[in-house]
Amino acid sequence: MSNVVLNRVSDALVIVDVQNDFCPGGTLPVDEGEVIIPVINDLCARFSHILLTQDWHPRDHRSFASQHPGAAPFDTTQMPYGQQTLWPDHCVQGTRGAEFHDRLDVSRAELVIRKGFRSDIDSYSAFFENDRKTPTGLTGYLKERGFTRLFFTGIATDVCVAYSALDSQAQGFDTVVVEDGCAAIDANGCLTQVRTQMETQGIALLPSAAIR
Ligand code: VGL
Ligand code: ZN
Repeated sequence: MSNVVLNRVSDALVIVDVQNDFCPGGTLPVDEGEVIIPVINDLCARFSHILLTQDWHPRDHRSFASQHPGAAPFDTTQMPYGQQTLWPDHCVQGTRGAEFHDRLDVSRAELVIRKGFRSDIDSYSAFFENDRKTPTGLTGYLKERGFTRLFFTGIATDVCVAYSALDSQAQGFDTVVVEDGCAAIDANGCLTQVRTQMETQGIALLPSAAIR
């Protein structure tokens, strides 16, 4: 596998949702949540520009199973914008679970983009909410700053990382997913499907060791 040489001006690292609730001990944990943190910190040292996303829900968010009487986490429901998976309560604004993991080195992050803050609509992607129409403003920010290539890490590979990477590529950014810097929920074995979908769209899936 050939190495990718980083450009100090036009490349940025995007760290998706490395928050306590998605890590072991949280309310919606992924198995490898903590394993990826040293990989991401290592990667940070190689990048000149780092951005973070933060899942940031009001307490009564409609993606929470607790808001739907009779529903259980991981059920699906119909929202005005389409099908929506129901989740355990997670990343509630201002709670410890919504904070970035203590061992994630956030000191050099230049932007934190929060998403999922409207109670009636979820947002997996860092670019567009789940109605696939409402923009977060990230495209404008990135274009104005002159970034042309984005490297994605974080949680969950098959949810917020994948949605963000697919939108990134569709918005015209060269998009790379750093696989050992990502951890998956893989609820219904959907990780394989999502990896294929990303590759079909021209997204590169690379190990962190290939990035110099
Ligand atoms: C996420 C489910 C619900 C994620 C966020 O960050 O992948 N997954 N909210
Ligand atoms: Zn969420």
